Amino acid sequence: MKPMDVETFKEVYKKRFEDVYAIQYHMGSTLEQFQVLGQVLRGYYTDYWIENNQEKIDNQDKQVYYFSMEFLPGRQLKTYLLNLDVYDTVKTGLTDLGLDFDKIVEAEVDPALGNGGLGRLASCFMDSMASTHVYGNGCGIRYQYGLFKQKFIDGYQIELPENWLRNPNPWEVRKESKSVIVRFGGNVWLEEQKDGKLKPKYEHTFDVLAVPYDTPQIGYRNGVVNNLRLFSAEIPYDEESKYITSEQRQEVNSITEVLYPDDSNYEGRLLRLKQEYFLSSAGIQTIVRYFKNLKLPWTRFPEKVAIHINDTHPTLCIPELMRILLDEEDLTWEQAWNISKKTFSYTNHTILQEAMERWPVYMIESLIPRIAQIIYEINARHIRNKTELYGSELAYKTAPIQDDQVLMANLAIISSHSVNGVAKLHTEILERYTLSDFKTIYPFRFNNKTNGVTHRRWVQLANEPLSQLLDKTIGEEWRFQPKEMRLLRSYIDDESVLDQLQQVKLTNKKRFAKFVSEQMNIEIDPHAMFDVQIKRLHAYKRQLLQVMHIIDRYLQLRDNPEAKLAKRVFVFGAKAAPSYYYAKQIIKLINALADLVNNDPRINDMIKIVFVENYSVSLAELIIPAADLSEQISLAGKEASGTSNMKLMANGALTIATLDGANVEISNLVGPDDIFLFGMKADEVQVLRDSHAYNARDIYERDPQIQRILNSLIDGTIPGIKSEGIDIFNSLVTDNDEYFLLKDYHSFYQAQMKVDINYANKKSWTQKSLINIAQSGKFSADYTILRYASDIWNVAPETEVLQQF
Ligand code: RUG
Repeated sequence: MKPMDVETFKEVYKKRFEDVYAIQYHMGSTLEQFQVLGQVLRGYYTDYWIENNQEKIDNQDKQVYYFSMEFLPGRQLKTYLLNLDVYDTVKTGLTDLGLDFDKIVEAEVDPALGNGGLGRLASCFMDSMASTHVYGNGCGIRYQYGLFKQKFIDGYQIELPENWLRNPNPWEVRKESKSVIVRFGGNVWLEEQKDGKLKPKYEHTFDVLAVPYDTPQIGYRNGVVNNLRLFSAEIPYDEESKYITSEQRQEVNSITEVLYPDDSNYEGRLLRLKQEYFLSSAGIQTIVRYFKNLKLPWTRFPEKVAIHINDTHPTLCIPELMRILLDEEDLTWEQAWNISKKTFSYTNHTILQEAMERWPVYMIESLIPRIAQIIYEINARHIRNKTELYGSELAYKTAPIQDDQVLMANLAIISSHSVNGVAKLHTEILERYTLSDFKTIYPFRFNNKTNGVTHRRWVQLANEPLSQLLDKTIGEEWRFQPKEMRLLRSYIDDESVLDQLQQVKLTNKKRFAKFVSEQMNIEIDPHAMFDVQIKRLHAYKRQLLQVMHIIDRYLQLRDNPEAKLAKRVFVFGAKAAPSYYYAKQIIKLINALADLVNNDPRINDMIKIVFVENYSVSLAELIIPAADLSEQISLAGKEASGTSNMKLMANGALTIATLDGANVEISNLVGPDDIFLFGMKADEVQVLRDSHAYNARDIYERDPQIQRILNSLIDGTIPGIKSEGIDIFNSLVTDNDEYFLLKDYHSFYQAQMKVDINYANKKSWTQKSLINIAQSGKFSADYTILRYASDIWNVAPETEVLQQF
């Protein structure tokens, strides 16, 4: 890439500022300073972007299209600077100009176009595809409002709209000329053509324009620029007159207005289905247009295109491609099906039944009638073929249509050439239980791809002090090859490195403590253990188990302020889905407990609870480097993988965990002494559940420690909670504790006591932390992507690139 020197940067920046705002740069607001920096950078990278796009067409390289309803990119500025290798130049230049680099970075909006792990994984993958020379294109929705902004009012979660586009977004490029029409509703029937072929005819359809907005995805110091394409729904220009009523206009706009429409009512669910088809159709049409430009026969489509479905949400891509191949390109069913199957691959991210998407047939029929016909045909053919081979029971059990519903996972599995889980245990559970019938029919279709995270964002940028220490200690190769972090292991007895590692952690903890003091008015001691649980709020993730543990400690300290317990700051970050009432009750409980504990002089500041509002990628970047302990305490068998576990590990936090998701692999990598394991294993959970022998009330009645904790929910110990305490108590005792918190509690408590003892020995704690950092490189998303590339997409980069990894 062409070099950029500080002086030239300063000149270009000043000139651009004056051109845009007609004032001198130092008179501008931080937002203006950020906007101009965005424009300057854009001027710097667009050449590469254009070049890359041209090269892809000229070389006809195979393209990967990663469809996801969510992307959670976080702020982009620092990633661009790092990957373009101009981070220091720009930082120095701006500082020379008397501007505040950190403030400028913070002026960028953090787009919350995702909910949690799934969307963040998609964004890590975009970064890794570009960085490993995989030609990947993200396809998603440009929601006008991202995930709600969370506010706590009187401890309750309140959801406010998140208008992330309130300021111009310097990175995106509107590509109006590449828009396509997506057709909804109306009537469709098949009409015989002169040549005897049947072609669908449509009437009274509702047409929506899908306008792409492209954002560059820049590889790490390698000149690669990929594309993230987000579609926005607009009224077709030439159809303007058709949309006369404001209701119709609103109907179009609503399609890409919000991420996660309220699914507690029919309208909301219908809107979500519309979004899924909108993305699928717009994306597939774009891909088909690209392929047609290559002027190759259709049989070569899978050689040039791989389409990946991130969870079932974009599964309608499959019937949409079939529709185009059959109706517009005149292929036979067999030809279209063959092409389609070789092209699609699907990742499953959950085994929770309630998260497995099902759409009533009548909804699909009325919203996208032609797609419904194609799904019927896929269903009928599946049943016919598989009945012949495996008998009718298996054929019907794996069919995409059951009980008048379309089971999206079934549709995705039978129509793809690859199905993967996201951690070893998760894939095993899919194969052995959840999707075992499919495994019988398609024994070679399943594979595992354990998730990964990008160390560029989560270590290099989020944790500069650690990065510098790594450079100094083991050299800079880890920045390209995160596996090389393993070299740190040989410093396990190096007092100086251990001291410096402690200093790094302290610096990060002070930074977070300052934020907490300024933003939340809570004083926390950076020398206390920072115990962190950051993830969506869900019963299976068991934030409540940690709450029980905090109550337990609090009660012990109140009885005996001298109790031998470590001083801890419990950090939570979590949003609850707006209609998930129970999760919102837990939020209220945590906030009420925080009010009690943080203000009780009797416990001498031995416990502080910090529940950060509106948890986001940017907050994660602040919290993770400051964490001492990472809470990964879901009920075994429920968390598909987890990725905060990997980020926290990479930043030197020790993990307390059940053997769930990727925790199993973390545990294997670090060994039993450097992780705190507890609780039932997945198969034990299964046995207990199947036996129907679990009796939570019995545990409550016989176990004084648990009884005392649970009673505090209902006896007024925690002021401020009303019905929440009773409902949560009942969920555990009366409703038999679905996620086995009471069963796992003692084992959890003992593991927590072991944590306390270990934390008291600073040297050995830091040694464990060092091991965790050293082993974390294996969880780089770069390696995960290379595995997708070679095993699933068949696009492994050239050997010389591969050798770098
Ligand atoms: O809950 C899973 C996490 O375990 C996983 O790490 C992440 C990425 O694979 O995906 C999460 N997930 C699953 N988010 N949404 C779903 C269901 O749609």
